[in-house]
Amino acid sequence: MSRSMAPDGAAPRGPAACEVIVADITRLATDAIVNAANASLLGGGGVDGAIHRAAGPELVAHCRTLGGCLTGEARLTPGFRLPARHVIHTVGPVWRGGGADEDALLASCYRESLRLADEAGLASLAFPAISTGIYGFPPERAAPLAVGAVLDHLGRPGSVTRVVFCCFSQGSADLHHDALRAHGIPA
Ligand code: AR6
Repeated sequence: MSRSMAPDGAAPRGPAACEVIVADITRLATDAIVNAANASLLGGGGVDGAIHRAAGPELVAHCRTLGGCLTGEARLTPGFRLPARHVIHTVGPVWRGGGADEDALLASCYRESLRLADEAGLASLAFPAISTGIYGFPPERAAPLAVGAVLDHLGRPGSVTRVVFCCFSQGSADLHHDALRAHGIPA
């Protein structure tokens, strides 16, 4: 789904800026892709491993200079050999049963990633379903939080005008579609 906007990018953003796809995020040529990283920022399994493999060794060399990242925060790097020009690395919460501030920390990952993208003047951004793999966050709980945080952010002015929820399974995509529909957005 796409949306129309003023050519100068100054149009207020809105829900129509969101889309849901099933894809390998490393193949996307959005201005930035978001990485579901760990606190070291030095790579790992899942989408993190795939992004580091596709970006090449320059990415981990660059990440070594950053000194890590706290849960709920985000860091911007170049995309190196990726089709995306940038990577925004964010550290999602490990699921501990729901009583360890996991919801707020997950929402913060989306918010902080969007904030960095706006700060860098980027227009398009793709998210994986942060924390819902190795970190064990229930996907049916994560999708509405992700969609809510993104829609909330898009309600304010900024450079990002296109957000892609890049799901790795149809089940995950269905959850994001449902969450968008719950906000009255046909998806
Ligand atoms: N493209 C899009 N989504 C993907 C891809 C891909 N290529 N590969 C996996 N996913 P996970 P987490 C989906 O485990 O739960 C790493 O070791 C996956 O199906 O990658 O935040 C880090 O270093 C799931 O829906 O991230 C951390 O230690 C989603 O991406 C830890 O895993 C997130 O799954 C972070 O765990």
